[in-house]
Amino acid sequence: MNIIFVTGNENKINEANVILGEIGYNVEGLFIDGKRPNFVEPQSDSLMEVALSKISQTKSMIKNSNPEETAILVEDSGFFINSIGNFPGVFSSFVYDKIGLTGVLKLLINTKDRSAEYRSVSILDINGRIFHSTGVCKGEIAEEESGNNGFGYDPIFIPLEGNGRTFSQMTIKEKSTISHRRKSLRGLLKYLKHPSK
Ligand code: ITT
Repeated sequence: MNIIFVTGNENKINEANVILGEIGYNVEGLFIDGKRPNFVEPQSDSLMEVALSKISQTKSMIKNSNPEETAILVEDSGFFINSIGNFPGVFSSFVYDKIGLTGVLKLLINTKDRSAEYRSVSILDINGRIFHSTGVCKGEIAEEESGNNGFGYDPIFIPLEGNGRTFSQMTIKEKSTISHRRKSLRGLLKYLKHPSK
C-alpha cells in the first residue's frame, strides 16, 4: 500500500518517512502536473477541520487518477503556548512567517510559565473511508534559539522527554521517537495494511 502525504512541507514528508519507514512504509508527496498543488486554507480554529478540508480538496484534484491501494494522508500541526491562550495554534505558519521565533520569544519576556505543546491531527483516506489520529508533544519554550536541525518552532522548543535539548538539537531520528507527529502517525497503523501487502 502506498501512502501519499499531501503537504507543502518537505520536512514533514522526511519525518513521516522516518516514523513509518522504519516499519516498511514508503511515504511520498503529492505532485500534480509536476507541481505541488495549492490549497485553500479554511478559516477555522480546528486542526481537524483544516485537515479534512485538505483531504476533500485533494480528492477532487485526483478524482480520476487515484489508484487502488493508495492511502491519502494529511497531517496538520500547530504550536500552542499555554501562557498566551494557546496562541499561535492554527495560526502557527502565519505567526512564524510574520514575527518569526524572535517575535515569539519577545511575547514571553518576563513570563514564568513557558509551557507549550505541539499538537498534530492526521487524517487518512483509504478508498473513501476516513480514519484519524492525534498526537501531542509537551515541553517548554527555551530562552533562546538553539540547534540547526528541524524546522519551524523546533529551535525554541524543549520537549519534556529530550534531556533539556531543543528539537533542533536532535537528529530527525531522535525527534521522531518522541514527537507529536510520531504519536499521530503511528496511531494510524491499525488502519493501514501491512507494508508488504
Ligand atoms: P502543510 O500544511 O502544507 O502540510 P505546513 O508547514 O503549513 O505544511 P502545518 O500546517 O502542519 O504545516 O504546521 C503549521 C506550522 O506549525 C508550521 O509551518 C510550523 O511552523 C509549525 N510546525 C508544525 N509541526 C512542526 C514541527 O514538527 N516542528 C516545528 N514546527 C512545526
